Amino acid sequence: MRQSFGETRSAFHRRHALISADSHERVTLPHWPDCGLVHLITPALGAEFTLFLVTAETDAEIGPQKAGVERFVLRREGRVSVEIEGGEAETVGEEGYVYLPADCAHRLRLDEGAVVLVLERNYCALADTPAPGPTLNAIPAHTAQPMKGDDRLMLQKLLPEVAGFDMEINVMDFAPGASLPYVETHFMEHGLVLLNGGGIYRLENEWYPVDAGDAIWMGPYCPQWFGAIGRRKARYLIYKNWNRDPLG
Ligand code: UGY
Ligand code: MN
Repeated sequence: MRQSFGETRSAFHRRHALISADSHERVTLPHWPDCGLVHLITPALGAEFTLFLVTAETDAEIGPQKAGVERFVLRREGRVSVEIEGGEAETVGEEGYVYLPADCAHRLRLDEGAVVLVLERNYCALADTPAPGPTLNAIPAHTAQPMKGDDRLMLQKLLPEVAGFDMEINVMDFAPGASLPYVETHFMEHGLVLLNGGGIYRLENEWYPVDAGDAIWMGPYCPQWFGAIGRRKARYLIYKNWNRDPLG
């Protein structure tokens, strides 16, 4: 990657952060053996979740997350499979993902060179409501719906819309020139990864040109707006804490 000395597009503010690939720092962790990890978003920023990229340096086998934590894994490259609760190994295919609820026994297998994006957070249970089960699926399995009536801004919800889920993970597709209809402000936070294309993201009072591979943290009440400025389409994956009262 071409980079000027001492320059990065990454930026960190009280209620938001932009993390661009030019500043990625790779680490290793004991519970992710044979993998390199880039932590895009963590509680150290103020977020209540982690979002990280994992690259298998050789064939890698990963055990479950910490107790009480839910895990979402999106395949980005290479061969990825998962064994859930002692079942057969199942392939996480093209644009595939797996949701693993808190305390769900599983093994994740990444062939050398495979890349996944992982989101983890402490699961927030709801009284008298069953916790969700595991889900293995793929983005194209979901019919895209216009967002707020705009058919140039399409939305796919990757997780079932039931009370047991305490979060949403969605894919949003913007036609060239399409934008969010207004500057949103809400108590929920976001973790976002731009999958394709680009545009301009407004975060608080900053305006950022963004491109595929960029990650964004939007904290509670971060004013936010996006426009797929220019001739390119844009697509992003976006996480939101959801379905739970702000008082907890
Ligand atoms: O679901 C959302 O809050 C979403 N529309 N926010 C965003 O795209 N920044
Ligand atoms: Mn939002």
